[in-house]
Amino acid sequence: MELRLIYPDIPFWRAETSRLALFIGGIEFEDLRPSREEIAKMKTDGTFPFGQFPVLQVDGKTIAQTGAIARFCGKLSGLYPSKDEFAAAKVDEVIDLATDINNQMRPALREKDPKLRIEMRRELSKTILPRWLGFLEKLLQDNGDTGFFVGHSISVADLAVWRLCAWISGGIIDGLPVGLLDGFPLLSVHQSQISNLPKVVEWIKKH
Ligand SMILES: N[C@@H](CCC(=O)N[C@@H](CS)C(=O)NCC(=O)O)C(=O)O
Repeated sequence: MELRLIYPDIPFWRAETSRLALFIGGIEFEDLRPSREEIAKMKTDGTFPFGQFPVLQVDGKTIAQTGAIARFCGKLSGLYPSKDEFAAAKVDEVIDLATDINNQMRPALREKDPKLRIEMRRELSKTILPRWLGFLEKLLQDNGDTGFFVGHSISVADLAVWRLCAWISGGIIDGLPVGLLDGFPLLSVHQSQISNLPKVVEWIKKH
């Protein structure tokens, strides 16, 4: 099976979840990271069926949507429950939650007016994100002291949240402080545990 994952050269969760899943699973794939100009061209040549990325090409056929790609790559890599339908749905739940959190952030990230943007980001960091991060914390709590979001082993759900939270709390986004995860002990431990997995360390070194 020939796999080509297409996304710009940034470690954003939408692509990084699937890139990393395939890497951890030892599945060969082309990690295509087009430039801005190449992306613009792809937007007109039909590469992106919904005008958005990431997309995954499988033997020349295309899968779009972050969640669909993550599930597919998770299945190939052994990082998605194959025999437990409930566990599979719980993984889906976390990936959909990551999407919701991403969408909650969008208006404040895209606001052009500087004054309003600062205000919106303050609201994001003081009220909106703590509420949504609390949902993630609760999911970890509900899964006992496993250190994972679902079951007793790593899944694409863990990778998605790990990358999303690294972005949110990494001090990369103006107006969002680095200590954003401080009030969420399980989430904080989860972040460092995933960061320290040998395959994750290896992947980060490579990129
Ligand atoms: N529903 C899509 C959304 C993907 C999305 O918003 N991708 C952004 C990049 S992170 C994008 O394509 N932006 C360019 C654009 O919308 O023109 C998914 O789940 O993958």
